[in-house]
Formats: sequence, structure tokens, C-alpha cells
Amino acid sequence: MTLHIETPLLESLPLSVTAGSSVWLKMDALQPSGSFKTRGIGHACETYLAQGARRFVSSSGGNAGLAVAYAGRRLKVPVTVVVPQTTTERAKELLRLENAELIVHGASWQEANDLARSLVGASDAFLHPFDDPLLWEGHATLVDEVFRAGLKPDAVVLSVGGGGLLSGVVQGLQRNGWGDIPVMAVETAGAASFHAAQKAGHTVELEQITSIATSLGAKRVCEQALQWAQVHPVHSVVVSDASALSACERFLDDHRVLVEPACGASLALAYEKAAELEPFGTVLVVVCGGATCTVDQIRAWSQKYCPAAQGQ
Ligand code: PLV
Repeated sequence: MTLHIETPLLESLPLSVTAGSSVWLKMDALQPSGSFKTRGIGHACETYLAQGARRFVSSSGGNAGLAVAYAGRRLKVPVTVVVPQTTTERAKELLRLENAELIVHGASWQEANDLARSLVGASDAFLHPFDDPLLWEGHATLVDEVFRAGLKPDAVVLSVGGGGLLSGVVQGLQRNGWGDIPVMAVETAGAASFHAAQKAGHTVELEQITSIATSLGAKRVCEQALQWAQVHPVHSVVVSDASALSACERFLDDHRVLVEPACGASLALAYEKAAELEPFGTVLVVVCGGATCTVDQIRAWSQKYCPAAQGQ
């Protein structure tokens, strides 16, 4: 048994027509916690439980925290999540629904993380949102499913926050003999820590996160993400918040699934017929999902950040 589910792999007609290539969607927005995080976090939680952990502690006010809370409920292990004050009401509501102990602390993830780490006792496990080999191992199952389905894409598009998804997907490509498939690593401007790392040749810490896609808002990517980029073809792409938001709205209409701007960033490449996708006949987009935004929130941001698009 695993905590994650095998998600649908769909050919998107609207996106294919718009992008001018065959666009396939790996629908991880449909994972039980609302994002791909259930794959890696579920695997990590099961492993830590087998090693004797009696409580799971997380510092994510986002989808990683939701995945830990879900895993804890399913495995009957108590969960404590420390979230920063910036965490949305929606996320807090979902964490409470999962029965997690919720502690609100600090102006940003950094402070929440410091407190969370100080709470970790000898019989507790700490679940990092993106920098843990167990997470990457679990995320890699996404590619195993595509491989088993018999679809070999010419390129994979995914979003990058701290680089956990990127590390897992590249691991999955490599272990299925798909080391030749390039990965488009998408971020929003204002959260582009992978872009900065690739440019500098080493991981760097962004001064601040200014994108509304807070789920991509890791100030520094994990070392593993950059290391993979040295042995696997990984191309960094940066899109605007407006592009990510518009992709969320179009995707909701086209596929009736609400995703966060963190995921909209990847979808934007296809919706905007990005030059980076031009060489590829078949493109796989990882629909990473995200459960922390409501439709009203997406619309309010759209009005603020892309007023020109309103009323079209
Ligand atoms: N979100 C993490 C890290 O945030 C979190 O704490 O939930 N798409 C969605 C919907 C996400 O929630 C995340 C990560 C990503 C993409 C990026 O994944 P990563 O961090 O593994 O690159 C800072």
C-alpha cells in the first residue's frame, strides 16, 4: 500500500491545440492532499514510522504540510505543523480538517522552520518540504507511472520551488532509462531560486520572495537539484505571475480542476506557446496541483496583477 494514488495521464486537446504539440498531463493535482507532495512525503512518513517515529513535525504552511497532515491521519500518527503568519486561511482550514496540531509562528517560513526544528524530540520525525532523499524517491514514482503507461514524452515540464519535484522527476527519468528527456524547470519571477543557482553555478539565497506563487518561494534550492542539472538536460524557464494566474483560470475552464499559480507557471508554457517547447512533438506537463488557493483568491490576484486580461 502507498499513501499516494496512481494519477490519470491525459492528453489535453485544448492545450495541444494552443501549444501546437501533443500535450499530456500527469494529473497530480488529484492526489489525496491536492498535490504531488503526497508521493514523497507519504513515502518519507511511512519510512520514519517504520523506524519508530511517534510524531511527524512539519514547517510548511503549504502543500508539504498538508501532505504530512494527510499521511499522519492515515498512518494514525499525530502531526504538528508550524506555519508562518503568511499562511492562507484556506491552508489553515485544511490543516485543521486533517486534525493536525497547528502552531502559527513567525513572519516567514524561516522562523516557522526554526521553531518546528526546536520542537523535534527523540521520538519525532521532521519532514522537510523538499530536501530529503526519501522525498525524491517518492516523487520519482510519477515517472514510473508514465513509463508503465507506455508514453515516452520528448520533454517534461515541471515547477520548481526548493527543487524536490525536479530532483524526484529526474531520478525517475534516469531510473527508467530516460536520461535523454529534457526537463523544463519553471519558476515565476520573484521566486526564481533555481534560475539564479544555474546562472551562478552554485545555489544562492534570494534576498526575498516577491512572487504570488508562494509555494515556489524557497529562497534557496536544494543542492541535489543543481547537481542533477549538471548530468541531465534541465532548462530553466521563468514566467510572470500574470502568466501563471491566467493559466490557472484557463485550466479551470478547460479541465475543471483548480490549481495554484505554482502549477499555473508550468501550464503557462503550453498556454503561451513558449518558444522553449517548439522543438518537441510530445510534451508531458506535471500538473503538480496545490490546494491552498480558492477560486476567489485566484480571481482577486488576477484583477490586481493582470487587469488588462479582465473582461476579455
Ligand atoms: N511547495 C512546498 C515548498 O514551498 C511546500 O512547502 O508546500 N507545486 C506546488 C503546488 C508546491 O506546493 C510546491 C512546493 C512545488 C510545486 C515545488 O516543489 P519543490 O519545492 O519540490 O520544488 C517553498
